[in-house]
Amino acid sequence: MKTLPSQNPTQTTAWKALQAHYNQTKDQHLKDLFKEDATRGDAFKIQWENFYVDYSKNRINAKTIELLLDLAEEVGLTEAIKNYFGGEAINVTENRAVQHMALRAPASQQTIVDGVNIVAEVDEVKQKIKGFCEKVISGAHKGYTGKAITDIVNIGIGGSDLGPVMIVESLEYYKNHLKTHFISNVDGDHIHQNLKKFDPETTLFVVVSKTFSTQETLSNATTARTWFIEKASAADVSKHFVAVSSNIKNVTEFGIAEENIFPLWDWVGGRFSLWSAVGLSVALSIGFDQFEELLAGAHEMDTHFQQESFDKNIPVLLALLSVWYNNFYGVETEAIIPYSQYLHRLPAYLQQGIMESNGKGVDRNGDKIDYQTGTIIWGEAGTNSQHAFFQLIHQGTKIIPTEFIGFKKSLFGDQDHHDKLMANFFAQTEALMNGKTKNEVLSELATKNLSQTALDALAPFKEFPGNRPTTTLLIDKLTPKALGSLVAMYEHRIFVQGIVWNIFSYDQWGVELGKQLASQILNEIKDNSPEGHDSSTSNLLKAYLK
Ligand code: G6Q
Repeated sequence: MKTLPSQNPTQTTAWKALQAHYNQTKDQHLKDLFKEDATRGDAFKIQWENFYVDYSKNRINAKTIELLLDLAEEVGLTEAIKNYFGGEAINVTENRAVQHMALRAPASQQTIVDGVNIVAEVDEVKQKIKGFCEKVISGAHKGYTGKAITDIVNIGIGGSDLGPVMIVESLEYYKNHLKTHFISNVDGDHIHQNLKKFDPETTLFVVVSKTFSTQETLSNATTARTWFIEKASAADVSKHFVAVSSNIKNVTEFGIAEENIFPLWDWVGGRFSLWSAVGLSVALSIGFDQFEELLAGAHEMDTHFQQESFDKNIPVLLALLSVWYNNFYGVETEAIIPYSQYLHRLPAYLQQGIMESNGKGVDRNGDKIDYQTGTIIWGEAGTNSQHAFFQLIHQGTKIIPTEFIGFKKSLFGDQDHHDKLMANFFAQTEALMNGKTKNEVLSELATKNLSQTALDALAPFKEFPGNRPTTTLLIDKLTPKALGSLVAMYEHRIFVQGIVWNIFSYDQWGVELGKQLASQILNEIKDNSPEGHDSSTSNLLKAYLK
């Protein structure tokens, strides 16, 4: 079995060279780098399909990229990519392959996991999804009183929620008549608030849980079924409940018939599963053909990542830039700002993908790590974010590498709005890079009729240091295909960063811990007997139970 190389990155020659290089270049100002080289904007860009990736406004020069690429080679990235795509069990702590790429591969491709061609299995499930979507969308699938379905309710959490909800929101423009809802939190107020909106005769519940043992999802599904049965009957459940799961036994015990189960496999990680039947609510909401376009876009990115040389490879380069800031500049967080309201859930989705995958402190040899790993990700849609936290990015004490994602064309074609949106998009990256000097501030204030003393007092507050790094992704248009490529790009970046940091990106023991802890305390709450806790927790529990 081939797994992954396990090289401590800090022991490589490239890492040491990068450290020396950082010491030499850390104070260079981006503005000066642009002045020195008029072609910098051409040197650090990639044009791939409909993506234009400009990474020239980063605190790098040609040598930085050369050394980062050396680092990628030295930690064995080439071999790691081969084993990742080859279906090896690279999720070592769970002894599983990591094959979300097989979910979007063409049916003719072969990927063997444990001696089985998984692409053929995937295709079978896709045909089932296709048939079901056609029936529900056309109205051929009838509810218990003979009416067509109008509302889809996805019940799931974490990877069984964030991907589908992010894609459905992002592709709202492409949606059909079905209304799609998402219930994830075990907060009963949320589901009860939502149930008030639904008509049991025309609502379809899609219960998504890979393990079918997750407390939140099972509680919400049970509440939904009880609500449904009160209006209809147990015999009608099969017309209104379907499940997506790899645990057929638990699903059938819950009362959903086997023919209403859309399976998935061990080699699909929850946070990478939107391409599988976990994306059923996406396929229902935009139709199967457009769901396939989403998959096709992701597959194109898979091919780019797998085949392109590292110096022109988008996920590789962007991952290495993140390592550069995280490990040499010591930056604490990175912001992702999509300039499209449709993508407002993308930062939340990426928070799970990136932070759950690479938030690890033990390396692939099982040793505690003494360098920084997982980056903290946050963000919101532009321009809203400009009127909120951009202040800190411009003038705060921290460096926050920021990624701008924008589209050349709007969907409704309102050019005036789009020009305004994109003017902000370009202006921000330029301002973050250039900043504003004291002289510029003074000449701006010149018309204000202020005394010299007042001018001198005000100027420092209006200065901007600049030299704030940004990366710009300019994509032609928000389509299912482009979105598929964008999301897959982030998935592969996660992989590359995990390889460089010598960690396992595909387990999530921290999430598992949360699941165990809550069930222990829940028993104590139910028995009204909190025991064995520290004085803070025990006082809180007593106050809750009083
Ligand atoms: C994702 C995580 C986690 C998982 C949820 C839901 O990678 O493993 O977010 O998706 O805990 O799990 P189930 O799908 O098994 O309910």
